[in-house]
Amino acid sequence: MLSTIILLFYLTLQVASETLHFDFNITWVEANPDGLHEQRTIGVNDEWPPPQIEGNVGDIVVLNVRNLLDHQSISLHFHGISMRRTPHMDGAVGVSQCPILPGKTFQYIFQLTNPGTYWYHAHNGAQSADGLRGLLIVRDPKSPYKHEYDEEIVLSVSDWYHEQMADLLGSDHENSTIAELPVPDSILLNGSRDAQVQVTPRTRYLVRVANMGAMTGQYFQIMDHEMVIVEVDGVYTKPQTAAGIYLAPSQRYSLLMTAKKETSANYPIITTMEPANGLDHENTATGWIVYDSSLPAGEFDEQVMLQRSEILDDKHLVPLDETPLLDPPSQSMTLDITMTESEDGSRQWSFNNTIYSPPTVPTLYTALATKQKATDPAIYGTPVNPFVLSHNEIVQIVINNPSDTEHVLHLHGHECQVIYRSEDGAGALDVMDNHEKRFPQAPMRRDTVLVNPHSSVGLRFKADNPGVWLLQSQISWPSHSGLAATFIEAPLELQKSLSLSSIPIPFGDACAEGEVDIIMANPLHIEGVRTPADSVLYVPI
Ligand SMILES: *[C@@H]1O[C@H](CO)[C@@H](O)[C@H](O)[C@H]1NC(C)=O
Ligand SMILES: *[C@@H]1O[C@H](CO)[C@@H](O)[C@H](O)[C@H]1NC(C)=O
Ligand SMILES: *[C@@H]1O[C@H](CO)[C@@H](O)[C@H](O)[C@H]1NC(C)=O
Ligand SMILES: [Cu+2]
Repeated sequence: MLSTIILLFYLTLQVASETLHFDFNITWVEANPDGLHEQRTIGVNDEWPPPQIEGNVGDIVVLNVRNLLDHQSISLHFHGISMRRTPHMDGAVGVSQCPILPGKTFQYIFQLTNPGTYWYHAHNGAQSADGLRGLLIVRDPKSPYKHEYDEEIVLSVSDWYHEQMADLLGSDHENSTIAELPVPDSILLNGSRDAQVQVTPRTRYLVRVANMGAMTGQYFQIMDHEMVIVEVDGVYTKPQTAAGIYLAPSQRYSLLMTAKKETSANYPIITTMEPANGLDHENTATGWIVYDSSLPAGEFDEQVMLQRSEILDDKHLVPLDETPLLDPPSQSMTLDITMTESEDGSRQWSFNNTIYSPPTVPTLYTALATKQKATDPAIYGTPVNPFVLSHNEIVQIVINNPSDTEHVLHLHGHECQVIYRSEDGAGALDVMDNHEKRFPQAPMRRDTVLVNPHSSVGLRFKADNPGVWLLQSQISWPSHSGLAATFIEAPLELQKSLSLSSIPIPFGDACAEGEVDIIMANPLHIEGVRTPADSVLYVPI
């Protein structure tokens, strides 16, 4: 409790802010969001969908989580929130915390440091697809666009499954090989299939959209309404007109949209998934911009639906602050997306042929516990794909994707400059070439990035956020959970601000030898690896 008070005090010193309190009981809830199938979902306080978290930039969130699921461990991750000074609140099991066991509670405390559109979700197996996810909106009283809109509309899009992930994937991931990626049963627009958004004529709206899906990208458009992109993943952009947008899983956009003068018709909001993911399913969700609720809902012509080729490539967006291209990196790593056979014979995506496997003891705890040794990547264990970063150095990641599939990658704790992304088929990026002059002068920044098949992406960021951050696939299936790497960022600076004895650890003994594996009846749990540093961790907390 003392550490909670100190942490609160420490955070409030930074800026004038409010403290927002939330109590989340994580519970099973019957829900039928698409009207096609009643099922058990994971909800909050006996309701589904889980509530929207919202606050102003600078506010501090105090969120008490109580795990009332009978036999699944949980955690919550706040996607896109930088977790500056609170890397132990990032919610990634095996990286920044131990899981919250059934019946137990954990308190998340963190600051909403950056304005924008975010979301939170379970970060333990694929529970997010079982419903444990919600929107997280950080408003900005000083938004550069505040005079451009009168009201806000917040919408999520997502794929949806009629089976619980534990059933769908089977025990021991028997169904986790790549060929069997489960095709979603339907698509949701704001948690339903008939979302009605009442608008007032002539009113100017900021429309926030987040893809909370587990697997599928979505094309989003509002019929006959021009949209202007002003934010991606929490980064203000220069205004960019768009007929529609494409959101890979976990990506977010804010759009300016002006309501029409007339009320003679209502207009569909359409979100539709990548056709390659299965056209024979319910692949589109339609909601309505309602000008006059007495009018019949109406029909729309599917021909008007946008194709990928008609949608602006997000690499052409320019951040409003025009932050210049970061200097050439002092550390550059090349991560090839590979397909590797795991010990159980299943095939999994991996980086450089190492399947990421979370340690039982979270990597952050190891970084905190190992004093000077924390700068040695070897102590974290090969299966976490460790990279140790020096404080404030410029880091470049080149991700080559030789596969036939597109991938969506997300770096925790940072927004990255996307300095390069080639078209489908362009092949690997050779970093030895002198590309510097070809990179944009003010690259688009975001925290979740699409990688085309047979091509590559280049990312750059400054290692100014001490902590342990995952670079991971944003596809929630076990076959993709191996596609991750761990950045141990400025561990010695980290040790100066946090210590293992001062941070809240969910039930210290849950991290103890063997216990996690037994309690984690969750079949998505991947057998943990032990790191050589373990022994120092079993100190009484
Ligand atoms: C959460 O559950 C606890 C224990 O069952 C109960 O006392 C509390 O009132 C619940 N809180 C909310 C917000 O539902
Ligand atoms: C969409 O759902 C969220 C969360 O349930 C809710 O807060 C928001 O108001 C909904 N948006 C609209 C336009 O109804
Ligand atoms: C695995 O997938 C097959 C084929 O879709 C299905 O018949 C089987 O029930 C699944 N196994 C489990 C445990 O869900
Ligand atoms: Cu995240």
